[in-house]
Amino acid sequence: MTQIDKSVVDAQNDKASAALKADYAALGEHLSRRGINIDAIKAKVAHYGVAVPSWGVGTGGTRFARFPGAGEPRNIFDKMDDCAVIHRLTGATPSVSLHIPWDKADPAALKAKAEETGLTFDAMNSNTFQDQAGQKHSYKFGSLSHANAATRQQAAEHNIECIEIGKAIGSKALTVWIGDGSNFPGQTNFTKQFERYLEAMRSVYKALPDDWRIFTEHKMYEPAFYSTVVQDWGTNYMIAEALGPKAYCLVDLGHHAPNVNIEMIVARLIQAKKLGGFHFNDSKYGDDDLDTGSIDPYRLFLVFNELVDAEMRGAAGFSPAHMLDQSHNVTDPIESLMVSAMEVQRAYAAALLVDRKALEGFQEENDALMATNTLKKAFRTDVEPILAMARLEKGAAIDPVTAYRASGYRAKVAAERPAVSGAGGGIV
Ligand SMILES: [Mn+2]
Repeated sequence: MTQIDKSVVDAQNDKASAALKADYAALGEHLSRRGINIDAIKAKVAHYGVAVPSWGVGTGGTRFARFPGAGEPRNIFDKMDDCAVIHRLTGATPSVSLHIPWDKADPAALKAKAEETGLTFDAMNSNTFQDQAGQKHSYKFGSLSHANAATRQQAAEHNIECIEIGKAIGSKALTVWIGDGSNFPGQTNFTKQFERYLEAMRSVYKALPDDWRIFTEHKMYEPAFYSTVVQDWGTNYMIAEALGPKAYCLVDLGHHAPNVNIEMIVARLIQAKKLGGFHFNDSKYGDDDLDTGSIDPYRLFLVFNELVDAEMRGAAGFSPAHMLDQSHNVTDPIESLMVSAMEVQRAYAAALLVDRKALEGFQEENDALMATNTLKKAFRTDVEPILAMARLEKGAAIDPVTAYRASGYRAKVAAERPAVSGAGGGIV
């Protein structure tokens, strides 16, 4: 395991700590004039964590090509080393989400690696959107909703296997995303296909331990381009209702049409007590899995505004899981994931600054301008000193990307991990 040397982090922090302390004090004074205690915000931010997907530390790609970087992780143990670096420097990503079968390994070895790296395991992710070597029935025409009962059963059994692996390593949730759908009008019967999906999911749900949750993830299109079985939050909500109290909806920000009001979907799912969690990323035209907050940080803030609103009023059954899910095609994945984890924290911190009492008053008075200005005032506040101070106090890095580059981690692992072929597509 190649760790980040403490002396590298300390040297970087020493250079930046005087300026940070001054900025933190100035922001604290500013916030106190607004009736906000900066230390209370910092404590909440320090407590906040977002999970990293194991597949995120590999270089992503498109169906056209994949251009691998140096020192790509070869297996789940390398991936966990990379995830540990992200958490070491940001203090914001304490858990990793595994994908089966990509990360299949001896559970005892996985637990030992978690112990060594100080990470825990977030939700398990199943994979019935590709065929694996030696697989009896192909998923070319679907998995849990396939017309053939044996294919559906194989897909359900795979999900149950993910639960079994998860039980052995301390996970408490299963996320199910399927690529099932169709490419031509008339190719499938929408109703029958969805009924078959629900029937298969009921058998998976039966295998779920009492203290587990199952998350279903909707996606508008791709890999199916005409219709998708779980295409939007309405269908997703129908699934969660049909399955039972352990079933929740997962919202991947990139899985919606452009301009869709995602924050409102979040509010609706909270109200229905069915918001299971998030996959954070950003997009411009479609689900291109750009880095979280890189395109529309205001939308991310508005999502967190709904989450903080629910948190503040103690909404019943509110306990969403947070994870990053994005594809890094042109950056070092470790750097992108660190920046993205901080963007999520930033949105949370800014949402905590919203003057909710004032906002409610403006809403009651139909003062649209002042209501929206109340949100903007929080969004425009630069909360970076709060985030950076939380990191410094945890022993993480004031500036994670600078510390990471100074550590030479990528060059070190590149020497240990042989280069991989860049041939073929590489959607992850
Ligand atoms: Mn996702």
